[in-house]
Formats: sequence, structure tokens, C-alpha cells
Amino acid sequence: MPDDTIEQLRNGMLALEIDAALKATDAVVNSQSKVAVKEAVEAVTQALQVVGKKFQDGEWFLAELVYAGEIAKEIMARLSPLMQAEDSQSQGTIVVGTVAGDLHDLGKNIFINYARTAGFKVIDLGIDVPTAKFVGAVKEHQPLALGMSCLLTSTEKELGKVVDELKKQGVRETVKVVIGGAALSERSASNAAADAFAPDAITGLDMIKKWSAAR
Ligand code: B12
Repeated sequence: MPDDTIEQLRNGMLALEIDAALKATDAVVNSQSKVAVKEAVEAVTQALQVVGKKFQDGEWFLAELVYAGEIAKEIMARLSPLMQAEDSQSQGTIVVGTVAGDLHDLGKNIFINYARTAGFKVIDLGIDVPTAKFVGAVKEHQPLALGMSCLLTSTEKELGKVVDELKKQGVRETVKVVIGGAALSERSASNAAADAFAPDAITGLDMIKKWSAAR
């Protein structure tokens, strides 16, 4: 793989040149290098942060935001098969979803890929997940952890609703709740009475590994 492949992937995304971005992605895939895959995922994440800033500053519009999201999705679809678990023994179950009203799933999916790679069984509820579906899945699968993703300030209140409903249905103490996503902070976790806020996927996974070990 040429030295500047990751740079080309990042530049391809930021220039919204899907062919260039995917050509670089394919070079990463062909290298079969786990380190290169990790660097590629980080490059996608960083590029999306720049995209968000451009959108926020009015430099880019919704069409560009949507297209950048599509390119990222295509890149991640090609990288995901290289992030499969080496250890087939399950480390425990995690239920994951993006809260009601929120359609962002790239970060959630990155977290899921890392969690599956680490040997966890992940039940992916998808996006725009209503409270009842989160709570139903916790009751059905009795997971070690529930992970909720939230990228919009306007949907942050959904996190607390889910935790409240877990309490009402008597299952709050059976599961650790971790939240993640660009709109959130430590404060969001305490507001929602969640167990933890994860600033990124790896940190979230590390927390869950510790909970798993302490069981
Ligand atoms: C791509 C994108 C989109 C795409 C989403 C495509 C997709 N399939 O996900 C599309 C175009 C659909 C979109 C739509 C909108 N978006 Co948008 N979007 C983004 C953008 C640029 C990148 C998000 C992203 O994927 N980042 C990369 C991933 C890897 O990062 P991440 O999600 O934070 O995830 C990491 C961690 O947070 C963590 N993590 C995330 N979830 C979880 C869960 C668990 C359990 C754990 C442990 C960890 C974890 O792990 C990940 C990897 O480390 C952000 C900008 C930004 N700075 O985030 C805006 C942004 C989130 N969007 C924004 C807005 C306003 C919108 C729209 C309302 C725009 C509009 N006017 O229509 C709509 C809302 C649609 C809806 N109802 O959800 C705002 C939100 C502002 C706010 N605070 O509320 C942002 C911040 C842009 C901005 N600066 O204005 N968007």
C-alpha cells in the first residue's frame, strides 16, 4: 500500500470525490493490514468532523453533508469485513441503537464493528429507535450493556426517557448504559442517569470490557 493512501482517502472524502476515496479504500482493503484499517476508520471520522464544521459554518449545504455521509458509508461497508472477530467465544451481549428522531448511524456502526471484533455479540436495533424497542430488547436479550447513540441536541432527551422506562420496568439494575455521539458529554450521561459517556468508540468498548471482567 502506498504511504499516502490514508491521506488520499481523507482528501477524497473532503473533495467529495468518491472514486478517489474508494480507490484508496480498496488499497487499504488489499493490504489486509489491521493497522491500515484502523487508520482508515480514523481518517473517515476526522474527515466527517471537518464536514460537520463546514456545514455548521455555512460553507457547505445539506447536499454536501448527505453526499459525504454516503461516501463514508460506502467506505465503511468495504472496511467492515476486515474488522471481524478473531475470537469466536462471546464476551457478552450488547444492545445498540440510535435514539428516536435521530438518523445518524456511522458512529454507531463503527462502535458495533469494534465491539464485534472484540468478540461481543451485538444486537443492532438500527436508527430512530423508540423507547419501547430499546426496553423490549433489554428484556429479551438481557445484555451486559445498552449503548445509545445520539448526534442531535434535539434528541438528547430520548436518552433519559429510555433509562426512566428501564427503571419503571424493573430492569435498570440488570444493564449498564453507555451513551455516545457528537452532541453528548459527561453532563448528558448524568442528566440521563446513564452509567457512562463514551467520547469515542474505543473508549466505550474499554468501559464495557471492564464491566464484563467485573461480572
Ligand atoms: C454525516 C452527517 C449527517 C448524515 C448522516 C449519515 C449517516 N448515515 O449517519 C446526514 C446527511 C443524514 C445528516 C443529517 C442531519 N444532520 Co448531521 N451530521 C453528519 C456529520 C457531518 C458527521 C456525523 C458522523 O457520522 N461523524 C463520524 C462519526 C464516526 O462520529 P460520531 O457519530 O460522533 O461517532 C463516534 C463517537 O461519537 C462514538 N459513538 C457514537 N455513537 C456511539 C454509541 C455508543 C454506544 C458508543 C459507545 C460510542 C458512540 O464512536 C464513534 C467513533 O469513535 C455531523 C458532524 C459532526 N461533527 O458530528 C453532522 C451533525 C451531527 N448533523 C447535524 C444536523 C443539524 C443534521 C440535520 C438536522 C441537518 C438537516 N438540516 O436536515 C439532519 C438530521 C437528520 C436526523 N433526523 O437525524 C448537526 C447536529 C447539531 C446538533 N448539535 O444538534 C451536526 C453536528 C453538524 C453541525 N455541526 O451542524 N447528518
